[in-house]
Amino acid sequence: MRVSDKNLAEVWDRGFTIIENFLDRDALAAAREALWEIYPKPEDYFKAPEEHPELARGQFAGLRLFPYSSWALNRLPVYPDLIDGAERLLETQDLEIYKIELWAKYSGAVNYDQFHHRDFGNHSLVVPRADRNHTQMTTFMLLSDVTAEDAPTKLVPLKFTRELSLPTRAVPFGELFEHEVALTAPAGSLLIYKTDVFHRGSNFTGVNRSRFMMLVDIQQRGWRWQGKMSWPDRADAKGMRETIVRMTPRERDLFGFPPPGSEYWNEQTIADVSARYPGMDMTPYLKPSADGSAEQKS
Ligand SMILES: O=C(O)CCC(=O)C(=O)O
Repeated sequence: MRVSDKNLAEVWDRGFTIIENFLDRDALAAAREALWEIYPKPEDYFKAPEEHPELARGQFAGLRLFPYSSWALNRLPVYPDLIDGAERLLETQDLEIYKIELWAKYSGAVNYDQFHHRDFGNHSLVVPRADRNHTQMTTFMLLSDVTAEDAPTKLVPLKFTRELSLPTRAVPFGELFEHEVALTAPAGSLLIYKTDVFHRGSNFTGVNRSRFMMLVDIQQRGWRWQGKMSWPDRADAKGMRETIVRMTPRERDLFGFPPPGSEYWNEQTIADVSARYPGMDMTPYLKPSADGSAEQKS
C-alpha cells in the first residue's frame, strides 16, 4: 500500500505513523512462512520453551541480521512502497538502507519491558537535527498481529517530549508512560518513526503469545556519522549472493552496489562481478558512463 501524504505529515508532526495492512497479502504470507526457517513456530516453542534457551538469553536474543535464507524475507526491505515512502519522506532518491533486523519475541522467554529511549544513540555519532535535515527513517514491519497483549512497542508523540533536550537519550522506567501510544495493528502493518522519538519495548501481558517483525532503517546516502550495518561485511552471509542477484539495479544500489553508469564498471569488473554473482543480468551495467568506461568491447 502506498504511504499516504497524510502518514508522511504525521511522521513530521507526531514523530511516527502507523500504516495498517501495508504489505500485500501474498508478500506477508510468504514472509511469515519463511520465518519458520529461522524461528520455532509459536505452537512448537510453547510446547517446550526450555528447548530454546537461545531465545531466553536477553531482550535482544531474538534478533537476526539481514540477509536470510529466503527471498520472501530478503525482498521486504526493498518493498517498492517502502522505498517510495522513504524517497518522499526524505525528499531524495539518493538513499541507502543502513540496518535490517528480524526480531522474534516469545512470552515468558524474558521480560521485554524497556524504559523510553531515542534510537539515535546507536544510529548516529551525533544527534538528530531539529529541522527536517539529516533525518533517519526507522521502520518496523509487523509480521504477526500485535494486540495489547503482544508486547506492543509504545511510542510517545513528539508534543510531549519537546521540552527534553535532544541529547537526552533515555528517561527512567515509568516516565512518559502516561503519554505512550501502543503500536497495536494487524500483521503486515508498518510503523515509520524518527530517531528523536521516545519509545520502548513492552512485555507480553498474555500467555503463549509471540511477536515477529522486521526492522528496516533508511537514510540519505553519504552521512558517515550515521549508520549501523556494513553490507560488504554481510556479502558472504548465507542468502546474500542470491538476494543481490534477484534484486534490480535500483534495489542493489540501496545497499551501495555500484549503479549503472558508475565509473566502477569496465570490461574487467563486469566480467568478474558476473562471475561472483552467477545469474546476474549484467546488461544494465554495460551502458556507457559519462567517460564511456563500461562500454563493452568486442
Ligand atoms: O521491540 C520493541 O517493541 C521496541 C524495542 C526498542 O525500541 C529497542 O530495543 O530499541
